[in-house]
Amino acid sequence: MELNEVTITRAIIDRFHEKLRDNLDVDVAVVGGGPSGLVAGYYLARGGKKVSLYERKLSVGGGMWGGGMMFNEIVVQDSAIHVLDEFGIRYREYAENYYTADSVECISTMTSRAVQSGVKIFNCMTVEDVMMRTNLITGLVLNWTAVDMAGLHVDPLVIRSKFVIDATGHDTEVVRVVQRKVPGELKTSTGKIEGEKSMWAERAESLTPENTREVFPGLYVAGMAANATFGEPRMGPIFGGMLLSGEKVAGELMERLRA
Ligand code: 48F
Repeated sequence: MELNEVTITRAIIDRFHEKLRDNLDVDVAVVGGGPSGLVAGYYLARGGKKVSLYERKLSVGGGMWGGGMMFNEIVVQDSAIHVLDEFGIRYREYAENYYTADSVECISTMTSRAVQSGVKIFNCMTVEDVMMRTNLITGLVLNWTAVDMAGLHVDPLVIRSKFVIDATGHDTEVVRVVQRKVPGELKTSTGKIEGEKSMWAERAESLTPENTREVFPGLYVAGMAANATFGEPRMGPIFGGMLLSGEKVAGELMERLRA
């Protein structure tokens, strides 16, 4: 049978709209497809929760593809090796408590496992705002990244979620919007974003999971966004904290969603 271009077009439009329509009301909306967001999404979806993930760029992966300074290897320490095992990602011991993995294998495997577990990834979409009710974040305001890049005056669309995870990395974009536009204070010591500090790998890695928590009712922070929100240092291309952060936020939200 001769291939019909209009059928190809219709298939894409129908299938994409089906995916979009089925995810207008979700349990958890993850903002950012870096390692922390992908790991969080994977564990939640594997636990049976409805999860959508929004990524501004064409490809997910955030800061992981490039390893350190484009040397595409990453380092993971003992405490997070079980997450690599869970995903089936290969690694090699380099020294005691230092393991290396291929960053391309890491991110491609995490992405594949997350999607196959049920996470719906929407790439090329930018989260520009949140939906709010009194003292509560209830969803996300979305637009195409291309609209943003072109500076077009086009109104966004909205999805509702029981919880939002800000996994936007160094920029803490969702928390920043909440600080600017939502009445009330963040659950930090000053009520504001504390701001990321300079490099200190040991401190940053040990505090990333601790900083992974609810920062405003309905809004959690994970990954580098957690450290930036709570005023802790960066850690460079060691990724155990990112993996543990994704695992932790998923565990906490599984509990909250059970309640
Ligand atoms: O930066 P990113 O990889 O975040 P992460 O999971 O991991 C941090 C590490 O990569 C590294 C580090 C660890 O050693 O410090 O930096 O905390 O991924 C964040 C993703 O969020 C997307 C962005 O394009 C990136 O892929 N993103 C950021 N803002 C938005 C967004 C937004 N407003 N809407 C949609 N996606």
